[in-house]
Amino acid sequence: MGSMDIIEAKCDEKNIKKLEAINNKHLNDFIAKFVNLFEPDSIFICNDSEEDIQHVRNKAIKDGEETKLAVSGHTVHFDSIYDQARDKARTKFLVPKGKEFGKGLNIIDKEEGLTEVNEIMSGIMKGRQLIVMFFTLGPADSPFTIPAVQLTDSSYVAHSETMLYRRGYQEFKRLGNYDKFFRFVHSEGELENAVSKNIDKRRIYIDTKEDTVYSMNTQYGGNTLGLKKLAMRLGISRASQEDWLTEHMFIVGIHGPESRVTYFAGAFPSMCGKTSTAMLKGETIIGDDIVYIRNIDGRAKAVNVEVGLFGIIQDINPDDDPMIWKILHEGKEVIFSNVLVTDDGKVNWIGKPGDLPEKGKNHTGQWSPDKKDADGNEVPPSHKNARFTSSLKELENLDPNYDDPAGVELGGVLYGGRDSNTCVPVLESYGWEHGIITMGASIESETTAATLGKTGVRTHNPMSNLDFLSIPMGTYVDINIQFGKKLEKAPKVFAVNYFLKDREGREFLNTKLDKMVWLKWMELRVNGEADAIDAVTGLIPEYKDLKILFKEHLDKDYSEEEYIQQFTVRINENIEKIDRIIEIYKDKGPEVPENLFDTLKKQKEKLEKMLNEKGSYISPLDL
Ligand code: SPV
Ligand code: MN
Repeated sequence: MGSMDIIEAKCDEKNIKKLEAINNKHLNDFIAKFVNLFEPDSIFICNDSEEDIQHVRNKAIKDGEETKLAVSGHTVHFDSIYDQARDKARTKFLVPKGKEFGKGLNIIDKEEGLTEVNEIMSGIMKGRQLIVMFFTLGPADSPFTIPAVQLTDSSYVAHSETMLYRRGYQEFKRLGNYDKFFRFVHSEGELENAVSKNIDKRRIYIDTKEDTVYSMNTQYGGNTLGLKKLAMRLGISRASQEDWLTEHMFIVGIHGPESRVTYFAGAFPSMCGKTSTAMLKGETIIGDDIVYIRNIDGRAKAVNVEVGLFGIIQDINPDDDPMIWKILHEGKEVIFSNVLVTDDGKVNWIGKPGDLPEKGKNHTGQWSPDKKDADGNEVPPSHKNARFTSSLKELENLDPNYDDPAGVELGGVLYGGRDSNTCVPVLESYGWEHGIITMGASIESETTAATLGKTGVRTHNPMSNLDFLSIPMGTYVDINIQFGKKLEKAPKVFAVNYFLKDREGREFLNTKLDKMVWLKWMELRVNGEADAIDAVTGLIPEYKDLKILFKEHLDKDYSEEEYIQQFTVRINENIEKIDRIIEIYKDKGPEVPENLFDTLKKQKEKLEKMLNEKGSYISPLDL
């Protein structure tokens, strides 16, 4: 049987017509292959019309994957209690025998992996409808565009993606018989109480060679939304062959003097202030999670791959997150996941101001404040990874250029981590390569009470992209270095540290609001309007500039004592960090560029020289 015959056997006239209008043999072959395997009862082809999107929304309610809440357009979805986050252990790359894939990546022999996942996929959609959706990663019809197809039997996954990604049916029609689209194949598997049941058969297998990801027996967005973290692995692999970058970054427009806007992209490990930086009051956001960056006419141009938010809801409150708060209460369309819902359809989460309700329902079932788990521990009202899904278009602070097919020019990139004792609050690198090596490739973050295990343990997370690397770490760092070298005008590179404590490790030296000043200073630096002081590991602000910025933006009298405390260079801590990073990269294989070691060693020598000359703590006034 030909591909269209296989599809037609399960697909009514109306839906077949939508596929015929695209007229792409590669697409039809791809769909037919999985129709054969999945054996769905029917197929729905989404052509992005309002009617088709509404079909997906309605189906999510009908299937029980989402439940309506009190606010019209708001729904709640629950994932299995065992399916609340990305499954790193069972996310693997399919690699043919004998092929090198880079140290430290989680791989499985391709043949073995495919046999395993084929068995899982066999007949998995019996009695169900296969949904076929089209999207583009990045704006359509642009140098950035990657078209993508999602196959899924989850109306929750399909519905989420209608909010998070740009609709792509028209782009597929325009492209015709095109082959280089990304392919995402998902089934939530058998359900029990509307959540995936066979968690032991959860698999996320990635074939970078075929641009295909298989995701089975899971519903949690990070495992299932093909265009999010699954596409990110495919994107890193493709970008590495084509000299551009796929990064785990936000983009924010910082508004400088005389209505000038300078764009910054930033990478932070989770719980380090990524979203709050992207959402800074008075500034405009382009994206909060994933970017593509290309060299266009010698400039670093960036787009948000997505058009929505899949954000952590814990601790969202009206003072710190006024824009998100507004969406969560008045947004036209929001999916809440793994929160607490009361009988009257209202939503609660850990850290929401106000009293907790007496009872409600969450991912663990019926809940009350005295609920304990099997180990006798209190069950919080919501999961700490509970999330909300919404479109960016609902945000009042959305940047007008968020959908520009030419991208926005990056004036700077910044890297941050949770660091109690080493890096000053803001530091500019000596140049692109120095920044990539000593800042991006050297990001460390300390564990918090929110994660299991010991707190305060530093974990290395290069460019905050560790979980998504699909190429050797050394290659990835080198590609970042080479990218900037080929630009006529590379963005400035900065490190920020919102978590610096006093030397005794007792008190944070900055408030949550201070990041505004660091960003405003960077904006001036990018535009050549502020001087800087050489602080051994990079450049720091002058007191006089910060004093003005603190007054102007936070109405605060910033004292010289505060400046000295915050910007004192901690020599030994910096030397120790370099030693840790060198140790890590020594173990990462031959792909690590030699210049990474050279640059770090030179920085260490410079620090040692300063130690001899000026001691272990150097005030910025003595530099
Ligand atoms: C992250 O963990 O970095 C996220 C959420 O953005 S997830 O979709 O799970 O990756
Ligand atoms: Mn992320």
